[in-house]
Amino acid sequence: MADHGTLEQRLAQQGISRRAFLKFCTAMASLMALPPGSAAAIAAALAKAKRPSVIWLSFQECTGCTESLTRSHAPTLESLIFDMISLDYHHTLQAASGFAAEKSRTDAMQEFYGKYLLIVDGSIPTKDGGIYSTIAGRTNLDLLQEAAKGAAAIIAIGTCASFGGIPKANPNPTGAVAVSDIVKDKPIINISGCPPIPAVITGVLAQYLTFGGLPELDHLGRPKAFYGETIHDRCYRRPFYDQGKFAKTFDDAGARNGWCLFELGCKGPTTHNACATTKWNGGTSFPIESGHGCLGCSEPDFWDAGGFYQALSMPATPLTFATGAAVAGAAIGIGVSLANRAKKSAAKKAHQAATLDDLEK
Ligand code: FSX
Repeated sequence: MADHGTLEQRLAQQGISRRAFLKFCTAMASLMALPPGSAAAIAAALAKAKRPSVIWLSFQECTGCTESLTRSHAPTLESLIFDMISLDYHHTLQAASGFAAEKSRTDAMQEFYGKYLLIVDGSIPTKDGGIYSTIAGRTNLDLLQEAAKGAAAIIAIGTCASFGGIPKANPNPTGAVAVSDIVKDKPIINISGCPPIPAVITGVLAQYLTFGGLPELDHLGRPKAFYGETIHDRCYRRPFYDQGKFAKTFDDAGARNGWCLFELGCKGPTTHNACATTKWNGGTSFPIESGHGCLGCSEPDFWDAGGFYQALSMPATPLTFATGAAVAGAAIGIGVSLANRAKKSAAKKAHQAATLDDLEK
């Protein structure tokens, strides 16, 4: 079983520089929208934090959640998070197999009873006694109920574990349900998304280790720091929405000019997640930036709601009927808004560099 020393000891063993660690803390503080001084507090708390035992169970899913985490192009963040926790059991990532693998799970559950963090990805089939997904001859339902008993808290990773996801989609042949439908007496954090954003997974773990206990959650059990706003709130195409400029097909002049994808079915206005700010592939892009509307994958029942290429029934053209003067004013406003965003981005980078230098003093 992996050692459970402090994070500081572990990082030193791994040869990870203090600067890389501080950069991680600064990024976490920024991602969680915490005040500038928080990076130092996070660094101090994380350095002293004991690496908790984590048992990760994968149930009815496509393994996209684990793929998302492991294929991230932000190795400093993700490798740090793997050094921050002691991953004692994970179906996909563990070296052990067969009886040895099951023994590491039961050993960790006994040794760290009441203290380990249980991470679950995938939904839980309940029909016909849960026989549609079994591991080592035991149903997912049975394994979840057993592991939940000794867990300090549970993190449901992905839309399947959070809300049932695609396995629960109509006609739901296996009777798939979410973790929160089974476990009622433990704190549960939902990190939805199909798959979820790697930086959000690492961010929530860092937040849990730093501050202990649960972060502030929304009415669906998701951390507000990452799910408090819609994709639409922070979308870089938002100025075109506000101006009433919409692409009508995926290859028209509007699409080529980066206009809003609302009329092509984008679900950004009703989807809560951090894709527009953290982005994917190491901050490279996100679906809307690649020219495709948001599918709404971090919301419950997104698959059954369907209509991926149908516009939402909500007001979409606030300025369509505006006067020429108003449109001109809006265009100036958009120009100012874009200029301000560029300034804010430059200021944020300068601020992060300054914070890092301050922390190293
Ligand atoms: Fe579900 Fe995750 Fe989608 Fe796949 O584990 S949230 S189907 S990306 O893999 O659970």
